[in-house]
Amino acid sequence: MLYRSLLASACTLGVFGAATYKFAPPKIQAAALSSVVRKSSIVELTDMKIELLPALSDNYMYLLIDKDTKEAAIVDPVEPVKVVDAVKKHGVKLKTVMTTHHHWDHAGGNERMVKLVPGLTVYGGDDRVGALTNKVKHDNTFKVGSLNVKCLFTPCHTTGHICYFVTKENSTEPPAVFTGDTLFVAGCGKFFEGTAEQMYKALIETLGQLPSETRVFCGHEYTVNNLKFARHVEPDNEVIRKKLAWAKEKCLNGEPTIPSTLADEFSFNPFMRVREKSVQDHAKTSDPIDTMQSIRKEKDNFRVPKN
Ligand SMILES: N[C@@H](CCC(=O)N[C@@H](CS)C(=O)NCC(=O)O)C(=O)O
Ligand SMILES: [Zn+2]
Repeated sequence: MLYRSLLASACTLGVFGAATYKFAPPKIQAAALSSVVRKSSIVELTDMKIELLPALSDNYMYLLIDKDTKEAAIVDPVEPVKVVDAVKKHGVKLKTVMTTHHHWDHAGGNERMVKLVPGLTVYGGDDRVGALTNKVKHDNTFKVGSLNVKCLFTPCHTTGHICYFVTKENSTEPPAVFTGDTLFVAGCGKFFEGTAEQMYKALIETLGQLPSETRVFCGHEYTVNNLKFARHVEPDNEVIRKKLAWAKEKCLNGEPTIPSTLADEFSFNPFMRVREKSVQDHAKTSDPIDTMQSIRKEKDNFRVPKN
């Protein structure tokens, strides 16, 4: 599974080409592709700082820092040693783990994380999440220093998936949302444990109601492949073509295409655009939930073109 996904990783192969690593053992491929090619980056705001930490072949862990108190939280720490290094580098106090869902590439580092940093509070919405201390439900809130975190229940990819919406009181800056494998830049998670109706609710009614300037931090770097599918669904959408050219360039430089904003997603993400006539016409239906079902099925079988 890991080997397969390494070879399929959209962003990384652009740099060296599949041939360079195709014959290396999977572990060497993993090291080469995850640590050499993909750069970490920091989104620095007045109230909060978010370091994007690439993990595995195309996952992201996010270190969320409250600048007021220097308290920090980590989202989906699948590679805990990298997290400890980042925490030391920033000189912050890691107190919290925010788990989006139980899959190993997101929650698989939790047990080791709590051994490396004793006393962590581990949030998640599913009993299958390792080292869970606080099971959360929709609209539950907690603090990371002076930052407010609201849990948004978005079942479909898994039945216990949670997104985390982060705000700061009286701030003029846009909020952040950590969307795991529910919403990707230009895509969404596979419906492993849920229905099109649930994904519609998650994307349009739950995430879609947040402020449009909210920054979106998702679980994987899938943007290039997602936009190629988006272009297939809406060949006349110029926003998609421009975003794809931009994303390819970022990937060639080993840079993340994250964050986007919810307003952006409504302009190029076919799964956020299921109410648009162009997307419905492609799916040959005028019902948004049928459209969601149809394009998800199509993407599950989509052969991503080279360009
Ligand atoms: N298509 C993925 C394959 C891996 C996969 O199935 N990923 C899960 C999340 S761990 C998913 O929901 N992918 C959404 C999609 O392929 O559209 C890739 O680009 O590497
Ligand atoms: Zn995943």
